[in-house]
Amino acid sequence: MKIFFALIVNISISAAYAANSTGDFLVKFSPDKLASYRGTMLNALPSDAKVEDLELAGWHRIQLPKSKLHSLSMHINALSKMPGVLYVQPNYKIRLLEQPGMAELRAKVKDYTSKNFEIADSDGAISETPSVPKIDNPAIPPRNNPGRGEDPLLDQQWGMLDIGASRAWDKSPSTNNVIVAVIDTGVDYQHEDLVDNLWRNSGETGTDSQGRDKSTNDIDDDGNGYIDDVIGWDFVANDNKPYDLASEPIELIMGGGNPGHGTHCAGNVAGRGQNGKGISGVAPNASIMVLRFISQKGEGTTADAVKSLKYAIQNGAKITSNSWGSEGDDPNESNENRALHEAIQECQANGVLFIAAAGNGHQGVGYDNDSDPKPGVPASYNDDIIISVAAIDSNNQLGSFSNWGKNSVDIAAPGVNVFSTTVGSNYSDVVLDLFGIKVTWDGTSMATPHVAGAAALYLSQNPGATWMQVKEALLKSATPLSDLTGKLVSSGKLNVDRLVNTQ
Ligand SMILES: [Ca+2]
Ligand SMILES: [Ca+2]
Ligand SMILES: [Ca+2]
Ligand SMILES: [Ca+2]
Repeated sequence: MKIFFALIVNISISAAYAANSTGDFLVKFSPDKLASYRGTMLNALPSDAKVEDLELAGWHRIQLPKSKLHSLSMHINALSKMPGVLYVQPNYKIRLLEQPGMAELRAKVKDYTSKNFEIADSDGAISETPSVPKIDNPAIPPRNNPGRGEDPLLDQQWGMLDIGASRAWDKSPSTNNVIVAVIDTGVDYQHEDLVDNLWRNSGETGTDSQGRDKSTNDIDDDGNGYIDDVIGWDFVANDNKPYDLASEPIELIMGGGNPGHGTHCAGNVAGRGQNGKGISGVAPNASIMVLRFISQKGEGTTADAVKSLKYAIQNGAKITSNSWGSEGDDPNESNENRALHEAIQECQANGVLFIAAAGNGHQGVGYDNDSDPKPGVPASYNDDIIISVAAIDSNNQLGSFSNWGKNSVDIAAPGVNVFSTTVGSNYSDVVLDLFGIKVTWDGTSMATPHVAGAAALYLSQNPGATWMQVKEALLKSATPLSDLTGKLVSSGKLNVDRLVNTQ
């Protein structure tokens, strides 16, 4: 880390603040100077500023109260000049990758509602909307003694069949020892096909010294900083129930969100296999750690992404599945999101794989989705721990929306018309079917969980493998496709049959 760089960057940062002053920013201290300068920093800020240590290489989140926004640039400048401060940046927003077709649907709904008072008044306008529970934070059920039997909807998962999952499971059924953190909008943790594969924090289960259930005793029994975090954490609402979707899907879509995104992703990582219900994930018995940092508006903050990654590292996840990022529409993007990048470097230092969606285009008129010249962040950061994933359809063609990159995107996986778990113990490949526009579950967001599940399957079979060996095995076993030649590092699509049967 070069100290002089902070000064150069801060000049352009000031412009970013001028455009969008929220008073929410991140400061990095030199870790070895943190103890001696933290007090000085606090003195330089208004007493009612909120300061939170992100416990990542000296990074702190600072939130100024609204009443002090007029003096924001003064505080930024003062902090920048302090000897212990290496870097100051906005607490950049991070977005869910936009679903192809969603913008068109929004426009149509907007047009309709401008002419009608309520969507519900329309005759036949809504042909299919998923039913969802209207309460947030329902109770977290215990594991449910899964039954046995074929998964009746497996034949609807074209992607699972395409990657050779059945042949892989014959050789190597996954174990629950491998934990995959699904870092997203949360998960319907009551879903019948997910509940038995949720990670259970052993430090927050069982009974405490007074005979109370540790998962509900309002005590941080394992001292990890989170109270009753039995399946993960909700960094948006700051509670122990990272529940996905508790409002009308249409409302959520109009607010920028995506109904049940995290639940859909979790199913293809580790929907419970051979339990006589629903579908199967690529790793049919792996453990899903649920980390929610993206709100119902489809966005989260860098600070909460950092905290999610730290949580995954500190609580035993070996793989993180990340279907989010920047789409190049943020004017601040030319300034690197250094805090996020350092959190990913922390993943690498701890051997925790970062599987990332390559992105769904939207990078500008005439742009051909090549991530090499115009990187999608964080998937294209140059860290080996990242596996960047493109989307293919059932005809071995790259999804028309999918980013690719000979040097920056690693592998393709099923990402068009993807069938999986949805909120309310449902299953679908359709997000919404409204006004004649059918939005299906398409996207590099949907491709990514397949690769995260494959990494878990491989680690079950090879528990001693390093992250680099897992990555090499994934890329080496990919099936080369003519449509992907010269477009991806591996030039191929995920093949879990070969992954577990030829190692
Ligand atoms: Ca805890
Ligand atoms: Ca507890
Ligand atoms: Ca919650
Ligand atoms: Ca199942």
